Amino acid sequence: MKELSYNTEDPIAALATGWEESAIAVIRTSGTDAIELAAGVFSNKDGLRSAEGGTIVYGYVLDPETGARVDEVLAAVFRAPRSYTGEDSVEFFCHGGIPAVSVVLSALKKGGFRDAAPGEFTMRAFVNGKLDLTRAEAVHEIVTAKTAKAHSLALNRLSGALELRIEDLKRRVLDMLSSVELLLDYPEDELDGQAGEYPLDVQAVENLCADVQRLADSFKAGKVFRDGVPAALAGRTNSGKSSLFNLLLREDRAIVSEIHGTTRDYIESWITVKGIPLRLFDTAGLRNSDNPIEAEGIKRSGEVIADAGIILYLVDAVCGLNEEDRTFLDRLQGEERLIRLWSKIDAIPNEGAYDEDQVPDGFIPISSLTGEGLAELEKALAEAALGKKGLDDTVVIDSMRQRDLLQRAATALDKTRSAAEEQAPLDAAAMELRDALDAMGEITGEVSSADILNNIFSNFCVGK
Ligand SMILES: Nc1nc2c(ncn2[C@@H]2O[C@H](COP(=O)(O)OP(=O)(O)OP(=O)(O)O)[C@@H](O)[C@H]2O)c(=O)[nH]1
Ligand SMILES: [Mg+2]
Repeated sequence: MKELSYNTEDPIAALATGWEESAIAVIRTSGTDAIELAAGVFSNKDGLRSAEGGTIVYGYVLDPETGARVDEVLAAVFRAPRSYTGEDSVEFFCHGGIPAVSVVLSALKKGGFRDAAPGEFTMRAFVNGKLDLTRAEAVHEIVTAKTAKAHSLALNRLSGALELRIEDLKRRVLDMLSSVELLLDYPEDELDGQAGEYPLDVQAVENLCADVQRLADSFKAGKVFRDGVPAALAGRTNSGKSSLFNLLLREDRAIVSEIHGTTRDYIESWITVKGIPLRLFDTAGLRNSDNPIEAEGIKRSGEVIADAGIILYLVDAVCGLNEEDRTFLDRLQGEERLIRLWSKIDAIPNEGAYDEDQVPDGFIPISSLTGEGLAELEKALAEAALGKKGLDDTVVIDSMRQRDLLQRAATALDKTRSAAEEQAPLDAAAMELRDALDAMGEITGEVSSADILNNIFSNFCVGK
């Protein structure tokens, strides 16, 4: 593969919208001479050269070799530093569709631009101080968000919520480090009044460590909203799995019948419950089968169930629990991923209403026919995905890089706490505090290297 170039001197161009048929496509350019180079392939050259930042000029993109009109476009002009990248930039709104986009891009390349590498626009914005790394990463997270909730959490980070949170934590570390360093620089006997006092308060260090740890742990919630959770319906044949699958999908997708063993192969679909993306699996009913095809389906379903983050186990209320159910449930006893469902409660002959006492402990009564119990089930699904506390903060992280750095900071702070508890020599505490500070500096990009940046931005799409 060609080595990606992130040389920030080059003028770059890339399609920012999708490679597909569309009404309009946006092609972005950026670089020190972006406006002059764009004028070189534009019909209204003087119009473009003299355009104020933030204005639009109408014209044609021309092939710089033949002078032929390539597409009719609008060109938006941005002047440094008031642009996305912080450099001069022209964005072309051209006709959509792959042929139109290809010819405009090719004219721009002949005119002196090179193809932008993935994330290169955002990387320049970072290098030019338009965004810190948490916001730069949020740009990617917004584009790849799977649900409205994931999108709103990423938007929160883009507006700087995470940056502010990290800055606040960093300031607290810095305050502690300063008080330690003061004593290191000026031994106690030179400082009146402070002699004998250890400069770190154990409780304050512990609180700070807990706050950093909580932010590190929010990665789990971030991941739930980003990647979703696999949730498998399980149970004996005919327990109502496919009916519930269809109800949760709000779509008549899986075949439902009163014949035992209707579902042979597992099927899956994405659903969203309380903003959480769930990959829902309908599986083959569990029973001993002589039919080799059904047996294979049951085996595969078993693997899906074993790997699922959430297991919805259905027991037909009309038939009640049997030995097979008990064996299965006993094996998952105490696991948070298990949700037990007492299905088909509408079918219990009791003058149209079921007797709550008949529902065994820990089971949620539901009916796929009437929809009864659906709200309870959705609540349980959200709880199983996010834990009982749910999402208790609007700032969550969504990047493994950030999680690892926060974990490093939390570990360093925990060591600082031990040092403070033991009133250990101050250099040890100072070293840990400095490490915590460095780790946090890396999160926002205050401390960074070309490798770190390439790593982050190469995950972006081209044009971002
Ligand atoms: N009254 C009533 N009938 C239901 C309900 N849910 C499912 N059934 C019926 O129960 C039978 C079995 O339903 P399915 O959804 O196919 O059950 P399954 O667990 O997918 O069965 P297999 O695929 O064979 O493992 C069908 O005749 C459904 O119409 C319910 O909530 N109420
Ligand atoms: Mg089925």
